[in-house]
Amino acid sequence: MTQVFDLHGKRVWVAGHRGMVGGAIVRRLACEQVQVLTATRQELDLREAAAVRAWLKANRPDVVVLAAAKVGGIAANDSLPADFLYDNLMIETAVIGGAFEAGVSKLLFLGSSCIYPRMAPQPIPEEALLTGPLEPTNEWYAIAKIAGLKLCQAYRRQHGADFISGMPSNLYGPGDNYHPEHSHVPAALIRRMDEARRAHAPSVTVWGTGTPLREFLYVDDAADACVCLLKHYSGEMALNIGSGEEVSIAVFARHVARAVAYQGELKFDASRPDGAPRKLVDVTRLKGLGWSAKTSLDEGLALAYADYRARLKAGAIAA
Ligand code: GFB
Repeated sequence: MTQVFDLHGKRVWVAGHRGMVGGAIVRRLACEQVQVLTATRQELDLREAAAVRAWLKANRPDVVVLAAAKVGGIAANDSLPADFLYDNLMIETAVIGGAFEAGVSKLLFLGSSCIYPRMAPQPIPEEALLTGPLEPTNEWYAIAKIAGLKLCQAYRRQHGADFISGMPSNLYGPGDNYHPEHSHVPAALIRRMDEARRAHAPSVTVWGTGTPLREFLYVDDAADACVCLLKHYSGEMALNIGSGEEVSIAVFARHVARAVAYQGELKFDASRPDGAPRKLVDVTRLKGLGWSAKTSLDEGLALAYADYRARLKAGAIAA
């Protein structure tokens, strides 16, 4: 595959390295000849444009990967619309605008498959962007992510900056947030089923009807796709990142139960929202660059569960 950008010897700032995605990107970059730069939340508030500009001036990265975002599952998105819109817009304008001013030679912005219309054709091609109404439970986050990818496109168009975007499907894996109400479904079910197994509880509640279809991608596969995009992609279009496989929430919950060895009953609570009925992204373009997902759902869930157990043991999972 033709390389369009040489990472060798570059200083790469991973913004959001403490998050699940940023952490996986740092792990993946350890296999490249690069110098990884990071800044903790205490050192740098990414919503503060002046502070970000000063940090960029002092640290001079060649490459920026913007993996920092206010993120959460369906309930967090639905109940904290101001945080999801405001924080994400502020982070994007500070980091993307700051990177341009600092003369960064390559930037990768990460979004989410929720940028596409709720009723987009499936699998969702990149061209479906802005062709219809968004899923209401996460439209605030989606609008912010669309603004971020448009900002990258705008710097490309107006100034020729090599700023690109990738839109991953639902991610899971080590370093996930296990908050009982605000997490995404993989972390929520791992925690709930592990607690139920240890308490010998006869049943576990799964939100919604169990019928929505989701495309889950193991986070280290997503990180590998990010490195592939940095090296092999330069274009305006935000490219999809996905496993290419979808599963209903009911079937997914059974995979989690197997990983956790929970044998009780699964009860579906239809009073909780289902969200988008389906969101499988079309990964033809990314596959054309030579990338494909490697981790099966059962392998990925086993690794995610091992991470949960280790963090629980270390006292790193909040109540
Ligand atoms: O992971 P999740 O919150 O993300 O929910 P979305 C996926 C599906 O799992 C929904 C169901 O149909 C939920 O109703 N579900 C079942 C649960 N049990 C649970 C549970 O205990 N917790 C959670 N959270 N869900 C997100 C967006 O939507 O997708 C984000 O809100 C982001 O912004 C992400 O874009 C990729 O796929 O519904």
